[in-house]
Amino acid sequence: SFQITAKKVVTLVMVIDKEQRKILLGYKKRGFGAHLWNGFGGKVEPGETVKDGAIRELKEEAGITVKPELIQKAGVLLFFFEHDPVGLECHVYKAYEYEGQIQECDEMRPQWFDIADIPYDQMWEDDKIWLPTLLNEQDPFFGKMHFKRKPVEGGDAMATASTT
Ligand code: 6OG
Repeated sequence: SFQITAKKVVTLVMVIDKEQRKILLGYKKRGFGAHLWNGFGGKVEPGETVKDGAIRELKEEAGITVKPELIQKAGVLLFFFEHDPVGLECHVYKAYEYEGQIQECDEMRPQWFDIADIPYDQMWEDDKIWLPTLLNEQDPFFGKMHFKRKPVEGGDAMATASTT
């Protein structure tokens, strides 16, 4: 039941305050992954680079800007969902510096969390697998996550992930 025929390229940016040992997460108010905390990102648009897409989505969802040379590639994750032929190719970035004021938008509510206190139980199942690697500044990671089912908006947003 995992037959993949197409993929969508998406981005995910984790903003980290090294000194305060904090991470900026956004509470997704609606749409895909609603009611979960996540980094900021979305679909890469035709004609833009993946990195430009990541910077644009961070600006749209959190109100802040990161210079292209200060946003670093951390890893790539492939997400597959049972009974969904469209897989997601998710490019994960990290940034330690930003410009502007953090701002809530209609889709996301940003909030700082202590790195020791990341709300993994209110995040996508895969995050606890790769986020520690990103935070420990280890080598770039690659993951392939298979989800048993898709979350339902407004309902039970959790799914089970397994790596291969
Ligand atoms: P929009 O559809 O809102 O972009 N995303 C995921 N993030 C994590 N950590 N785990 C997943 O497991 C995810 N699936 C999608 C990528 C979707 C946003 O949600 C992220 C994008 O930032 C399934 O445009």
